[in-house]
Amino acid sequence: MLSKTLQKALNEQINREFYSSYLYLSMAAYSESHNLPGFAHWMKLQQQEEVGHAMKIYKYVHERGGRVELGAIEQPPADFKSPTALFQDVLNHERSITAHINKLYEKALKENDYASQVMLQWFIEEQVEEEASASAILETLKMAGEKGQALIMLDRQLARRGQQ
Ligand code: OFO
Repeated sequence: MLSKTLQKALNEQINREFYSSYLYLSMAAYSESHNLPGFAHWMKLQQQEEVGHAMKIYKYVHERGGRVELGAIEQPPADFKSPTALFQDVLNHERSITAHINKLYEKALKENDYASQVMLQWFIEEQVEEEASASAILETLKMAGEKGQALIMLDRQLARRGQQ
């Protein structure tokens, strides 16, 4: 059985994962409206992954005899200053999610809740990947710039996400 404290914290994380999903959908919409279909494709896949993260915790809470309670999802920003700013925001967001996952893990450690520690280890590894991929794209944008050929090439590369 999950403790009430951990159950509350996991419910909050479900909300954050759904917010992430909503944020990436908003980033996809921004990309579509700026003629960056590859960026939009990348964001839409990310959006689906985030729903998967939320549902993983949802399933886990029930498996442990807990109760899922869904809260309101905050409105995400609709505008981003530039493609580089967009990926800077992705990286910043993922860093904040990592910090929350780490706090959850600390709670599970404190409570000697071994099952939650194992479940959260999956998220700890996932966050390493999330930050690494955002950071790699951000670095490319910083190096190549946002104009002309370089941006078109990157857009084509992002369009292949999920196919490699
Ligand atoms: Fe769920 O990892 Fe991104 O936010």
